[in-house]
Amino acid sequence: MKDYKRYLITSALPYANGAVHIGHLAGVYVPADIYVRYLRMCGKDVIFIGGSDEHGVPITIKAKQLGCSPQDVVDKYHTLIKDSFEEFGISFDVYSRTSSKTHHRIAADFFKKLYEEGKFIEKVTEQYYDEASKQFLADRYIVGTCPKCGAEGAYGDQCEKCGSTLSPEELINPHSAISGSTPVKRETKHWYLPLDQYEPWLKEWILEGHKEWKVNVYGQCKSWIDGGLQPRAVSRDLDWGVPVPVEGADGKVLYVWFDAPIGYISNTVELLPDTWEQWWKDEDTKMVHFIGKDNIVFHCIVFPSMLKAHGDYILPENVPANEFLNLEGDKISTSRNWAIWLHEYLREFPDQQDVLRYALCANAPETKDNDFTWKDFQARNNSELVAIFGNFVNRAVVLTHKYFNGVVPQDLKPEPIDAETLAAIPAIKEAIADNLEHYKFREALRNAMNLARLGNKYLTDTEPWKIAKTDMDRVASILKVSLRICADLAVAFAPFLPFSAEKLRRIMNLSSEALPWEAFCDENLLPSGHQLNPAELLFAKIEDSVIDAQIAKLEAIRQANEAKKAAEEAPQQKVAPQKESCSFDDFLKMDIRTATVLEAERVPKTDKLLKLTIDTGIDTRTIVSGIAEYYKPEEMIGKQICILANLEPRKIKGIESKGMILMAKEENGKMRIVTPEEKLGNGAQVG
Ligand code: B3M
Ligand code: ZN
Repeated sequence: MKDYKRYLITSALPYANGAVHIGHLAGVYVPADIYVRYLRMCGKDVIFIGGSDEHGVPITIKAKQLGCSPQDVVDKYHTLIKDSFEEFGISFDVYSRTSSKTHHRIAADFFKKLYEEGKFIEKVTEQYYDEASKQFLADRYIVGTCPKCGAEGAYGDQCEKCGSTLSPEELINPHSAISGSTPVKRETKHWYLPLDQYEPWLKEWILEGHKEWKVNVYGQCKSWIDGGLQPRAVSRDLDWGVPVPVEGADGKVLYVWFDAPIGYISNTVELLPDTWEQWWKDEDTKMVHFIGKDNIVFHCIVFPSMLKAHGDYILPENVPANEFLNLEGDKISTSRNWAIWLHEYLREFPDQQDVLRYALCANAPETKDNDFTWKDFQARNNSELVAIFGNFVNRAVVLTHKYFNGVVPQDLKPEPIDAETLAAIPAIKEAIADNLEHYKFREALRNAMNLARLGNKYLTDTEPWKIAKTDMDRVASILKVSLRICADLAVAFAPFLPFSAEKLRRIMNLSSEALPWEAFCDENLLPSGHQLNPAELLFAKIEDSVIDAQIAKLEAIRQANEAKKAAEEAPQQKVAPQKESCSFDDFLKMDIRTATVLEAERVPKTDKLLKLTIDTGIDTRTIVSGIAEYYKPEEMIGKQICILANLEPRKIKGIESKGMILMAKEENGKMRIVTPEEKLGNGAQVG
């Protein structure tokens, strides 16, 4: 690969309105971290930029839901996200946030420069305005009936019931989600980046100049460009974000997708206040954005056009976006809680970060959407990490302790199989490096595991334990070769499994820091006479019960979602309006109790009345009740019911009725008795 002076690696800034899950890790952060760790091992000058995206409408919506301020929301999730990444070993050089002062300044300056140089167009358009809450409404804040499927509660940008993309104008009976009032159209001015003007340049830069980009990325760019680009608004009427730094723009902020990518610049400024410009303005920097496929247009078309318009900055050299990871056959969804949350995994699988890193990388959605299953996770751990990698290392180290007191032996009696085995390693090293340099992380990981396979097979083929009594010289040679492979594994796996590689270096008594990539295949790394530390297991088997518990947890979520969906889809029944409020004392006056029906008969010459003899626990009495349309007399006998015991006695059809049976009645007329969930004694007070 072309040698650059510096490597500026960014990974998408997650919205700080929720926790991060395995989809984030697999799609963006694990590959970015592997790449960065590899570059560092190669001795490159590299910085890895991360941070939280703390602006945008979803954050204001979350704040409303929780009844707190947007700042409270982002404070909470920024910390949660940052901690999760740290624990997974995502080795950012900086993890900052777009609500920081530095970012507000840098983003405002960026806008101002483009504004002053006339790079924007200004447009006045009509947008929905909520007169009750005195604000313009983002599409998400307008709800109404879906024109496509008739569902209530569709949003101004999308109906979640049928999945249609909508515009607020299409909604039937639109109303504000904030005040409930019907919004009116009002004129508002915004600034637009005229992407159409950048089309010829984008064609040249991407379609001609970056044919090497991943097929999914190139394809998406091509279809956007071929479809014709339109000017895009870069401001919004909202009170959360970076204020538009132009006079008279009160109540307007930069659109979140305008300010968020500038966050990469701001976070570099925070990391390197004195030298950041070298990283952003010198053609000798290679910039790579790691993102998910839903962010492609912003990173390949919008942000580069912004950078081009600005003029001072370099452009990304590559944007190796990934597809999506599904979970047990379904799309990961925050609103449906269909995810494996990183903070929960860390709690439930302590010290097993590398297992998830391995499973996610081995199954990374690099070229198409992929599915995470707990069974696959278990198999990756038990039959690859434990049975191949861990098993090989453990056998080699334990045998060295057994026969040579843990000292790396001399190569005393080599045979052809030793040379053949060692000769296979440089090709593996090359393959890993080549795949990593081309963002093929799955394949690179497979190559690394092949090295462990090679070692495992070598030990199985040579069986040193069988010749220990007869040919110690040969045992020495076999272990020498095996330990060399162990040391190579400590280098090979360091980008992928940083925790296990560190453990392996400790077992091998090597540096506590990651070794340089050059140490791979270096025969001097582990000289004869080098003392090993005691053996430790690198990985532990994961039992079926652990996996079954995780599957059951997901099943419970699936069932809860189905129940919720069924409830939403149930025909809406009309309900009577709430009555006037009554005092607590009024309520206490009512003596409601459990009772049991002893006898029941129709009241002659009526359709609706039953005469019931009731055991109230206090006495046996008669109640006349209008339930004959709903219950036959024989159905009532033996039923436990609730009664209002102290209702003034009344004569109904000449019969004295003492009390009233409590019934639940739907507006459409259907009635059912109210009964305790479990049979109680008669006379138990209800209240
Ligand atoms: N926050 C979207 C996302 O989390 C957005 C990425 C910004 S990257 C500059 O998918
Ligand atoms: Zn719909």
